Amino acid sequence: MMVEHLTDDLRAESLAALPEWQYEPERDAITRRFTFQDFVEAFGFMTRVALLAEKADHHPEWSNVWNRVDILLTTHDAGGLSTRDIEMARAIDALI
Ligand code: H2B
Repeated sequence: MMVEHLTDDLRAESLAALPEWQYEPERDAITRRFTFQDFVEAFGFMTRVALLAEKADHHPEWSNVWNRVDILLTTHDAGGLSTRDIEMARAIDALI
C-alpha cells in the first residue's frame, strides 16, 4: 500500500505539535518513552494502544521493561514518517 511521506513543512508543523515525541532522523521516526506505576499499568496501556493500532492498521515498534514502554512510530510502507504516525501519536497521547 502506498502511503504519502510527510512533506518537510507538514513534518515540522506536526512535530512541533507533539512536544513529547522525539524525532529520530536515522529512522525518520518519532519516539516516546512512557513510564507507569508498575507493570500492570504499563501492560494495560499497551493493550489500549494495540486496539488502536489494529483499528488503524498501523502498528508501533515498541518494547516494554516492567513499568516502561518505549514506542517508535514510522510508516514501513512509506519508508519513513507519514500522517498515519502523527495521527497515531496523537491518539496514543490521548490515552494517558
Ligand atoms: N504499521 C506501520 N507502522 N507501518 C506500515 O506501513 C504498516 C503498519 N502497514 N501496519 C500495514 C500494517 C500493512 O502492512 C497492512 C498490510 O495494511
